[in-house]
Amino acid sequence: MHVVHSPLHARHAGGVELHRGQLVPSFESPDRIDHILRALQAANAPIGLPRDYPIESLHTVHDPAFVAFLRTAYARWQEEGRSGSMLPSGFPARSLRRDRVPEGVNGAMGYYAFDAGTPIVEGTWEAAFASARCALTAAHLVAEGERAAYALCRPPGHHAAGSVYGGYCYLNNAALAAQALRGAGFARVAVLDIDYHHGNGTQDIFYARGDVFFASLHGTPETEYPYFLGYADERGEGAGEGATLNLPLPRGTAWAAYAQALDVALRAIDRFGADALVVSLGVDTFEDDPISSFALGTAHFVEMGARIAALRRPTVLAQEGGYAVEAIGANVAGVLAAFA
Ligand code: OKP
Ligand code: ZN
Repeated sequence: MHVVHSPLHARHAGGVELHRGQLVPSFESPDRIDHILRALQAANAPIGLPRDYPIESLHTVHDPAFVAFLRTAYARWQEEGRSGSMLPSGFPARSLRRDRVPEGVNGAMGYYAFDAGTPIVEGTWEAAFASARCALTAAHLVAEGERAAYALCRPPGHHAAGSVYGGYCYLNNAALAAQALRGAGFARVAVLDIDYHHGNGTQDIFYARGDVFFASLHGTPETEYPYFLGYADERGEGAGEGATLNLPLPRGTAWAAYAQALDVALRAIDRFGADALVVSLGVDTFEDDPISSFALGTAHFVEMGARIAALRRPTVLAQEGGYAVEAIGANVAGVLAAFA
């Protein structure tokens, strides 16, 4: 199976986040990719660079003004004499205005972000755009007839909505891939999000659409990030009524309960009649993940991949989370094994 990877991911480095009362290096680190690459090289997967795409290809799911903000944010920050990680300190929460973007970069940052844990550093834009190109390339490989393709995306994407970034995500790679598959002629596309965290951005982008089904298994937002989306009663709206399926699970969920929920999601995707599938592949459901609380072992990722592959749909897999770096390579390779 084709692997699409860009070394430009490493431009997004050195960011910090607030964690349990301390500013710490971001858990979403460049060495995650080194570990995944090593495991895929050992499995003899063909690894290629992404194709070139114009910035406008991002506007299929993202607001152009939002894309322009991401592209220029760090230069604006530097013009104000600052360095280090750009993190917002004020948000348009309830009681505040959301109908205008403040002129200054600090206000604009709070307007477009939904958390203070998603740093923009000097190379963030370059890495995020390259990550999006990996997803678009994988989608086009599948549209050209590959049974499956894996986009080694970093930074991840599923928390980013049309004009909002957060959760280590800037551009929504999985949504871009799903939309590219639609554009290539697949009439009905399903997104299966198996990252530990709810893919709020992907859900939001497709919420009112009946042509893209979104199914997600995740730690319940009652206690887990991103807290404010991903409940079972969110089922889509308008033409998208019934085309969103959330399966929130409690902390500590182990394979037996997880596998049952996975089968519910897979049956729903089958019933939807998907012509193609995008998998938001987070492996932070692993038992030793430092920021997540499910209890899956490395062998379970092999079984997970086998069940997803059994859907027999042309499939794009886009990397999302996974922060136990020592195990991330084996866990990702485990899911991909059934597609090889
Ligand atoms: C991104 B993905 C940790 C706070 C939580 C957000 C987690 C984003 C997960 N200090 N930060 O879905 O794996
Ligand atoms: Zn996650």
